[in-house]
Amino acid sequence: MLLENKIGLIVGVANQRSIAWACAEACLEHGAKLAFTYQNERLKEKVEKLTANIPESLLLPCEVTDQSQVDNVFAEIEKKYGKLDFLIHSIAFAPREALSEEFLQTSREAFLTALEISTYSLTQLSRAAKPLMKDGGSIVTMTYYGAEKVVQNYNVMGVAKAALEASVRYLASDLGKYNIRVNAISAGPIKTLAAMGVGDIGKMQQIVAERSPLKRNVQASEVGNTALFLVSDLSSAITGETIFVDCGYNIMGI
Ligand code: 1JT
Repeated sequence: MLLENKIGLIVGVANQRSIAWACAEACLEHGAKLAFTYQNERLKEKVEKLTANIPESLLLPCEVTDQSQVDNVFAEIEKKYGKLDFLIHSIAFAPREALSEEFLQTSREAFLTALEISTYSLTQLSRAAKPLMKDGGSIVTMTYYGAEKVVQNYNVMGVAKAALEASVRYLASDLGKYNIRVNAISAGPIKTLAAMGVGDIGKMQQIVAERSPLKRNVQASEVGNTALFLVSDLSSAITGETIFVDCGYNIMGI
């Protein structure tokens, strides 16, 4: 029971295939109490059904472009639990056309949207979480290899994830004195709702299965288990890091 008496907030569940859901399952198995958010009314029902039978859970709307919704999430967590021990941030967005054209063609609007939703939201949520992380805390976000190296079509998301990984370091530096740790997981390609909407995720998985040291793809549950480690006290001296959970794909040259 790695998370006994710990309260967590999971942001980014859209459905059962979401990486955020795999993280939630791993945390629940280790005794955490969890609050969940949904982005909007369209996604509410799915998340409601998934979380309905979780004892002492909380479900709240959270569209990160609306600060009042973010403030409400933390006010409700304070009211119900009185504290927060960890936050798992698993949201990203970029307009579809920005992930199919050349990066060169990225519009100002697409750029700003991608960075607002995918990058700034981590800082926004971390700042709101800080007063509730009274006994210290752990914040985990999701990134991808396209932040470090060019991955065709990942485009503005690669730029957003590079800024996210840098944000993790700056947040870790600011929040370390409060014993709040901040880390990122760089996951291999997983067939989630977001990933299915763009590019050829099947082809990417085929490449990982052929070239990665482990000769297979990553399962969402393996990302969930790493998130569990990072929000637990087992990782008490790890902060500001990006940990690859990618079957070793990133270490390979030619
Ligand atoms: C977003 C999407 C963020 C897909 C994402 C993502 N992070 C990883 N993926 C999967 C992926 C997608 C593409 C890709 C490589 C990985 C879609 C919605 C916006 C946020 O390109 C080769 C396109």
